[in-house]
Amino acid sequence: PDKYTIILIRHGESQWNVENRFTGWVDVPLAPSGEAESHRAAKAIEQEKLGIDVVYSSVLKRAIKTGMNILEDLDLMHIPIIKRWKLNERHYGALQGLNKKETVEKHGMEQVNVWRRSYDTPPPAMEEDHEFWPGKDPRYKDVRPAELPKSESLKDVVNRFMPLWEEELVPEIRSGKRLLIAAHGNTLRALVKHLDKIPEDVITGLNIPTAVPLVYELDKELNPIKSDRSWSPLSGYYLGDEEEIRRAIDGVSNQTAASPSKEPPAVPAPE
Ligand code: DG2
Repeated sequence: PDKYTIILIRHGESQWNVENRFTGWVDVPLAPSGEAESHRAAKAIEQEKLGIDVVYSSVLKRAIKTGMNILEDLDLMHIPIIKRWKLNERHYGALQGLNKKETVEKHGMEQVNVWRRSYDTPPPAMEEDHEFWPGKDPRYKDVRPAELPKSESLKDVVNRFMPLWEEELVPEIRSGKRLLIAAHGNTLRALVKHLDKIPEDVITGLNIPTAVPLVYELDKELNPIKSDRSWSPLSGYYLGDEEEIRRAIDGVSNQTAASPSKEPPAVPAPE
């Protein structure tokens, strides 16, 4: 073929997305809202008549389940879901488990934004006695200890993910397989940075919403073809209502912003 189509999707809202906690490698399930989002995503993919031959996901259940729900809804459960730890979310180090707004109250907005979105400053590292240290988790038993992160910047994610992309995903795409890549906010930022050659100082401002299919068409050289359906800086196009998706994108960047709506009501509710 002289054109390839791939679908990228961040998992639906996880329990910790709802609770606004840094998640990283912690294996948190989808929230009910995230389950619902994944079914909406499946409907959108079906309406576009986009085929899927293989799913790639991380080894984290929020991404795997998103892929499974989509395959089930499309009646494609026979299709393999290939799980790779290199598609995991960026490791959030010692921040994993902490509430994002409380972390802002403690360390300030500027510092937290550096940890969340700077290209190459990783969050504070996790100690090996931390309850979420991946070295204790059997699913990572074949990963070389030196490769197991204690914290990662987006640059670290690029460095661990791009070899998998080149060595495994690119050959699959070139062989004509239509991929669905079910992953995470920051692994997908790494991927679109690569595809669209987004500079380091621009990727810091880019956020990916949960469970909105992002369709990329690639030419023979696997360069993205700018879609005339794209209203975002990306060449690929989101399936869904533009205003709704814009709000979801703003919601991701505002996870650390002050929220007046969370203030206690001025008048106490009657018993
Ligand atoms: C979020 C991303 O990852 O958080 O690790 O908390 O995509 O798995 O929900 P995901 C996390 P931010 O970098 O947007 O704060």
